[in-house]
Amino acid sequence: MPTESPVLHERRDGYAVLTLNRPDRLNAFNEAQHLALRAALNECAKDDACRAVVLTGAGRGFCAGQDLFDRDPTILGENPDLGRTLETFYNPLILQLRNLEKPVICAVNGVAAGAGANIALACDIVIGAKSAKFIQAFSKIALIPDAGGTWWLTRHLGEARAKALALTAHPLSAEDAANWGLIWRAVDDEKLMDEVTALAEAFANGPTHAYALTKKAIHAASGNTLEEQLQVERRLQHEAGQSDNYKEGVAAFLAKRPAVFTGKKSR
Ligand code: LHQ
Repeated sequence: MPTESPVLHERRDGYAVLTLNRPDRLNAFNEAQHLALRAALNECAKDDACRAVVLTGAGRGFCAGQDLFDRDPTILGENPDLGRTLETFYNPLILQLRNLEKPVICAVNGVAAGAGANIALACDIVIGAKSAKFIQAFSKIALIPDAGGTWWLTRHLGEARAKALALTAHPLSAEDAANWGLIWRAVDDEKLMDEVTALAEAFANGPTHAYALTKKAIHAASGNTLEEQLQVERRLQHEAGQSDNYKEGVAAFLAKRPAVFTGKKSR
């Protein structure tokens, strides 16, 4: 059994890098990995000094979804209750990533399959190495896409592409995923961590609370009419406009100097 933690938590200046760390199984999730990632994300949420999070994978893959050895009906002697697994582990993880009040960048360093693909898509900004693939592998084992898969695919791509990816388990290249609008960018493999680091450093010096409000507004948009969304923007912009960061941003702009933002909620 590995003695190393299933999630490596590196605290850098202003941001954290969380690395899924079960490379022999392409970082597939067992319960220990779920619990370790949950604890790391909770710490990131509470720590004002952590102003952005990077999620990536150790070894040649990003994440192969559920560790199927742990949910194998033959080993277990009966079919496990997968709804319960989702309720206990995956659904809280997806909401934790989505609702974290700071930007979450996913560096997809290699294959992202099953729930692994959909955990990547739950992050705010997804950058894939060109060699990475996104595979809705579920139909190969007679399951349906979970961890938000049916939601992300349908919202980002529409029904035609969502159904084709889910029903065929077609491996979508990072470049196609970027061209289709499923992820932000695909970059050369050797440039992935440099690009992600530069972005995380920029976020680590940015207006953290404004980022949180931006996430909130964009998440609200898909369920709202334009009139409702304009009200959401009015309410959240009011809040952003009361902050010291806004005062600093305007002062810096007018003085033609770089702004110095804080990670605090200020006011
Ligand atoms: C694995 C896995 C894996 C264990 C590779 N488990 N060992 C949620 C709720 C509850 C239950 C059910 O599911 C869910 C959500 C889900 O995520 S269901 C979908 C689960 N994931 C999959 O079906 C993907 C399974 N993996 C694959 O199809 C392939 O491994 C991919 C396409 C990801 C990569 O293929 P290759 O590059 O050819 O690598 P490989 O297949 O040789 O895998 C490398 C090793 O990793 C290998 O072990 P070994 O000891 O032979 O070297 C695999 O057994 C192990 N591994 N995925 N999910």
